[in-house]
Amino acid sequence: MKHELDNVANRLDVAARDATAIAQLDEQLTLDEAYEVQALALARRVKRGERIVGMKMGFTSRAKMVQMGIDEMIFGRLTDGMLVEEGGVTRRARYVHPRVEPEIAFRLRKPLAGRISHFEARDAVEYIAPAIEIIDSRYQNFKFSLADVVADNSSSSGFIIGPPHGPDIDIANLGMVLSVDGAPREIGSSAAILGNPWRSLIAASVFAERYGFTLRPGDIVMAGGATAAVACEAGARVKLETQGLAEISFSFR
Ligand code: 0L1
Ligand code: MG
Repeated sequence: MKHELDNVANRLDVAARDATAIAQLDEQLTLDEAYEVQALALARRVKRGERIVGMKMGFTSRAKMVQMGIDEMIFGRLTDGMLVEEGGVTRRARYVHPRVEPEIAFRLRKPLAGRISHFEARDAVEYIAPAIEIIDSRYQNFKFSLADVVADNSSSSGFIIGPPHGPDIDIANLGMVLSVDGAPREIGSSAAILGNPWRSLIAASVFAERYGFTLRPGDIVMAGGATAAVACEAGARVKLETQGLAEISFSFR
């Protein structure tokens, strides 16, 4: 079995590295096996020199669940190789079929794992920032089952983090407008993320313990897309405006 999981991890890792789509998996993975594949593929990135810098939560909003037909929360891991500079540029050719999502990110100042209270979550956060996630499924046509997407690192492929705001700002219900080339494409609220993005951080901490790791000081946790994701082509300029937080942007070359 280990050999089979390693084989799937290798296929997904090569697909991500070469930005080439693969067919949906023939293997019927359990969810735990899918997270094992995710960890094996991540280990390959680390072996190539990438550093794990945090975690992204997925399907924390109805809009995302409806868009992809999945109704369970999942997570993926972030590496330094996925970071795109705010205001910067990333090559479209790095991705198979990228989509962007408006998000809220937390940076930790204390380790986190297991069940925690709202107070403990707040106490563990150094800052909050507006963020954009670039998701990119390695599966043809962006089609997958729950286990398939988990094995594919929950479509993690890029993230943009805006300027920091103190952890005391109220993020429960902030208006968010995601624009591409100056035209608003998705309009929503941070409240779409589990009713309050802090709940996503608490869920991330529970996932971390369940899957055998600890979130570390300095790690980034992305709370999940507040709206459906928007597909982007080369040349697209993406902007996120979040009520009360700094505006952020980047472009696909
Ligand atoms: O923020 C999110 O909900 C991302 C979900 C990742 C899975 C996907 O839609 O490809
Ligand atoms: Mg996301």
